[in-house]
Amino acid sequence: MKAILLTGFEPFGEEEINPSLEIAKALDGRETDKYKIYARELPCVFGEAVDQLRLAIQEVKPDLILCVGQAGGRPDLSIERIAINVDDARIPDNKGNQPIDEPIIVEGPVAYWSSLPIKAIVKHLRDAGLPASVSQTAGTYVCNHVFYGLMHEIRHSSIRGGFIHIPFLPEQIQTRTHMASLSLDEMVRGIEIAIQVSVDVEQDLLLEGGQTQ
Ligand code: PCA
Repeated sequence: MKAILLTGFEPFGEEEINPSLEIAKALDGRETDKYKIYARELPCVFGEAVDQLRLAIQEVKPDLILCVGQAGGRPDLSIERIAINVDDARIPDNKGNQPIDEPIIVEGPVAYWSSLPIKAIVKHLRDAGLPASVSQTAGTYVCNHVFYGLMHEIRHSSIRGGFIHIPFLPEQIQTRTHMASLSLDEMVRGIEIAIQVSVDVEQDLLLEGGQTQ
């Protein structure tokens, strides 16, 4: 039985809700014959979010870690390929920190790859009728910070880890209807599929997932 650590973030910016946290709550305790999900909430705060993640790793002792965050405006489930070693905050975090062009880990590598089977996840999500793509950047805010911190933390272990960005919920776009959204049910189903595929698929598929811009 594999232990899965699933994290979601508290709301940030002008939002009152964060779909990633709603998904984490919905999936907490979910169990199959292969795995059990342990969900945790992370603060949208540079530094503290990684500290909390580290504590959760010590507590849950997971085989696999999936961190999820909101990327308002993105139209699909974006499976992040890479975490980069920089904080560059467009808006302050929930404690007022706004690092600009600072390394996350001084002397750390420029980037870490996700160790989840990102192409297989995209394929299975699309096969299930959900919009999904590989994303080549998780941004430079708290999500990328946590993704980089996660991959740095588990770099010498057999734990697999990665990050998925998700769109807004329908209730978040009531006054900005030009923006994309997905229902909570669809996103919960998508994250469950991503976990299932990550547990089942050791070697990622060689499928096209690139972009020209
Ligand atoms: N999204 C932000 C941080 C927390 C969240 O859910 C981001 O994309 O960096």
